[in-house]
Amino acid sequence: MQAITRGISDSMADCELTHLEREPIDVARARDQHAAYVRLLDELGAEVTELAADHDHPDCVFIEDTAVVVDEIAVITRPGADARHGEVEAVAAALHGQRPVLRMIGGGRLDGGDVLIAGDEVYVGTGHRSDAAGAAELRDFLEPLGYRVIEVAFSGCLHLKTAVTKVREDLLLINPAWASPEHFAGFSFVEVHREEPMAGNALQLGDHVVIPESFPRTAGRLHEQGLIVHTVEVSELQKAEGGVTCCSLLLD
Ligand code: CIR
Repeated sequence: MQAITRGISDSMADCELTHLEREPIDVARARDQHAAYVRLLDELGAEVTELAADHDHPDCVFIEDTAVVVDEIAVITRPGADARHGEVEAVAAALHGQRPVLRMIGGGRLDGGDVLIAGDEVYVGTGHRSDAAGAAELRDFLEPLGYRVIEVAFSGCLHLKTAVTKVREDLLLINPAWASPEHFAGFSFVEVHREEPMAGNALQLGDHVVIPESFPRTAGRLHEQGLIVHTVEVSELQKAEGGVTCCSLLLD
């Protein structure tokens, strides 16, 4: 497993915000938290490549939004927020040599945070950062490779993967108030604890699952499912509306 991460911008405090009020972000603390996250990926067996921060792009640490990577190809996205378009070039350069790199140039918009891949099924949450044209472009790239791209409606949060993530091949962690389980036929579900609505974003690496330490009750539910649960402190990243999946691109 390889992981690509990106450093934290000096300008992170000017990040995009949709559902949260702006709060002061301690950038030095954010860097410490991010370093601990990277260390954990390393301890869990990922070979981590860290790209330099881009100080003109406050949200550059949230590298997940800039690309969708499957075994066969990497798709460089056209992020839903205009201010984030300049983040993609460094990521495209890093992916060259790892995968054939394809680009969304059809005018659609897509954030990787809206793309949930489970086997051959690729769920794309549209209506916020990603649109139907973006989902269609991704479909054009992926369906010839045998994937099925399924558009999913969700509400109440920034990205589809704020609401639902895969924690085992057959198991989704979900906030059903934001994304309906009905969209995901054939899966079992663990629901976030009702006092932890933002806990639906967990990062799976094999049998291991990483979740912010601010969601202990949901972490307990994952543990009850037999998963090996690791917690990380990401309070400063959460103030920028980020979570644990968004800080890495994973390449199997
Ligand atoms: C944004 O609004 O684009 C950033 N402040 C947060 C992006 C988080 N990305 C993700 O969860 N995939």
